[in-house]
Amino acid sequence: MGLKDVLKKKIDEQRPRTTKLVKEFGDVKVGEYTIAQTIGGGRGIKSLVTDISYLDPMEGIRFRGMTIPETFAALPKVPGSDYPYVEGFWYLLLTGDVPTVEQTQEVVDMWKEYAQVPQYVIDILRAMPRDSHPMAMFSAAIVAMQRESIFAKNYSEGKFNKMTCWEDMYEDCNILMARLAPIGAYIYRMKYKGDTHIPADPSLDFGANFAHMIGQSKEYMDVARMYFILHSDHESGNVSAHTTHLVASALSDAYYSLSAGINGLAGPLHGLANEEVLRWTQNFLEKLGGEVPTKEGLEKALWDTLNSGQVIPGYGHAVLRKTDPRYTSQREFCLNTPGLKDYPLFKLVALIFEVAPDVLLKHGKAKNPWPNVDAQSGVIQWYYGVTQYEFYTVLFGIGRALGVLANITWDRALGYAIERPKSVTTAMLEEVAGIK
Ligand code: FAM
Repeated sequence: MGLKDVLKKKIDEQRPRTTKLVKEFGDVKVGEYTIAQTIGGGRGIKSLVTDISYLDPMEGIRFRGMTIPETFAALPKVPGSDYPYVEGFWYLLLTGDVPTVEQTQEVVDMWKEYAQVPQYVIDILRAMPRDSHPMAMFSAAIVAMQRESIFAKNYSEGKFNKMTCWEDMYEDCNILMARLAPIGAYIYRMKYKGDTHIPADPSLDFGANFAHMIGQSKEYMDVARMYFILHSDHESGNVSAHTTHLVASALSDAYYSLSAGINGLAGPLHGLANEEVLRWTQNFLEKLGGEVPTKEGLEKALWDTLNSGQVIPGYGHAVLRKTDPRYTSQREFCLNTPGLKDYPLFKLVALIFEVAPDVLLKHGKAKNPWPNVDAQSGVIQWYYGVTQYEFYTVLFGIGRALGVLANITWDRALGYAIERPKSVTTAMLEEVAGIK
């Protein structure tokens, strides 16, 4: 059975569960929420559903029920590599099943078939000012391809069918996914490598091909695979996932939806934090002439950052209340990679891990003093020579697309409603609070 047939079977099994919940148990309360949650960005309000990943505050992310180490262990590995195929991970996110080698190969072949970036996208990228942020370029390239949406075309021709429209979304998402790595690589080479480009190598998988197209070493191929998988999904409430879902809920197609999600990812409190982390860390190292500081020196620098009203980038999280396992996974990669283990920048990042949580605890504001994914990712990129901070969020975006596109395929399959939470006025909240 091919991926689409497996997915169809899963969807047919899942639909009655959702229908039953809404029809028979629609009045059952899920929870209550407070004024602080209403004003405070909806923290903790359970108003989204996804089966693709779940974020436990203490344990971190599980993809389809599996922790990060379990996911890496279970998926078919690329021959000669310790890391799995990104394509197999896509299969897992969509279906909940660990694919066989053959099932993984089906996605590898499908994405290869779809991977050609249209010339008009290249033209648009080239027409943008060369100093445009790579995230703006990435988002523009994605939305430019909207004209190719099969979903939008069929909808406009009156062929919308609630039961089968997920199939068009599925096709759009596969085409889009296949092109994201070549688009990212094109932006990278155009902006930072003298506008010289490296064609895709048809013998390589998605992650390896990205490494190849940006001109990286063989070792970096595993970095790309790891990076895309780790950044893929973090349940539905984070800005990029939620935005993609929200826009898709208006029956906007995958191109409009992903482009919107990417714009959200570009914010410094979200995906751009990895850029901020590295800038902050590098500046610090530069000030000290490349020497890793003492614990005391570092503690002072952290306080200086906090006292000047800035956040410590890479620390804290809206949901997590412990060290992010995505951080741990990348830290282990560093510890297991000779060269990286003793790399001064990694040593500094490791020292920040020792010092920052206590400082943040003493500071007393952040609910989570532990590092998130972004505190580690930049150092690995820098070590391999991807030193253009502003590009890091594009890497995040390629990974994040896996999660959000799998989610919007399921959104269509389960017919999730257009999003429309209710707003209230400040006076209404004052009345609820009994102060008016
Ligand atoms: N340094 C200093 N202060 C922090 C902090 C940090 N790392 N994290 C949170 N706080 C402050 C926060 O600014 C807020 O202060 P005010 O009450 O003055 O507004 C207070 O602590 C309570 O915030 P919270 O409830 O603990 O966090 P939020 O849920 O509001 O925000 C983050 C979550 C991630 C936006 C926040 O922790 C932060 O700004 N961290 C630094 C930026 C960062 O690393 N972002 C990446 C997040 C990552 F997971 C991702 O999306 N890629």
